[in-house]
Amino acid sequence: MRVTALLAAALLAGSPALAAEFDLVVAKAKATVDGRTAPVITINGGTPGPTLRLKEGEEAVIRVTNRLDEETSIHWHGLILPGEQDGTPGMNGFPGIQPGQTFTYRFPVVQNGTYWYHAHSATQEQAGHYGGIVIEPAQPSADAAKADREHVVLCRSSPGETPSASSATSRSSRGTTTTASAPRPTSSATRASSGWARRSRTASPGGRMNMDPTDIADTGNYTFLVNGKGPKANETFLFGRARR
Ligand SMILES: [Cu+2]
Repeated sequence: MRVTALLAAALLAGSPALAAEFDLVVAKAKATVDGRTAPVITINGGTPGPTLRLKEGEEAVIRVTNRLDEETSIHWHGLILPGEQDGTPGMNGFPGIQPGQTFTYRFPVVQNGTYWYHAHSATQEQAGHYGGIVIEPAQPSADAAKADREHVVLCRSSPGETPSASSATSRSSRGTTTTASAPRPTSSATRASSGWARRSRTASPGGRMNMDPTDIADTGNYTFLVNGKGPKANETFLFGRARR
């Protein structure tokens, strides 16, 4: 009786029947890539963070705890969701996640495919704060490849030192600069209420760097990473029947 009533209520509200729940903890650590140890930002102890597996039609509930000594955030790259869940501090009233705070993202999953998530605070994404998202379709298509083993491969270039140190080197190596432009909210009211001015000075790409775009080219020492491992690790994936 009671179960029936609850089910009826859920159907009336039109809310997704399933919920995928995740707890993510963002923290500082050190990681060694090809023999070089550098500070990184981890999610649940790793970089990249865990691959989040969702299903189209369910609701995602993702609790993110900030164990850094600075603001953090997660932006769900490519996902269609309500603006305030987008995860970019200073946009749509999202204030960012302060040190020690847990923020709960909650959004309906309305698409399927392979995406990724990453920090939208300072240079944390370059320091390893990112991960993959795989969303299964609500109705698997008849011709979908059958596999019992699936590889998620995240490729990226890593600065190989702290990203802020990298940009400091770039700045000091140039005599003349121009002010880099960064995207801004459209209304001054939004800017005022969101603390955008403060953020754009301190955290947005190029906000303090005053770099000519062509000077980005002098940021060297980038290492190519596959799932967080360097070229010497020779990360290998086996493909064949029942693998994709
Ligand atoms: Cu993105």
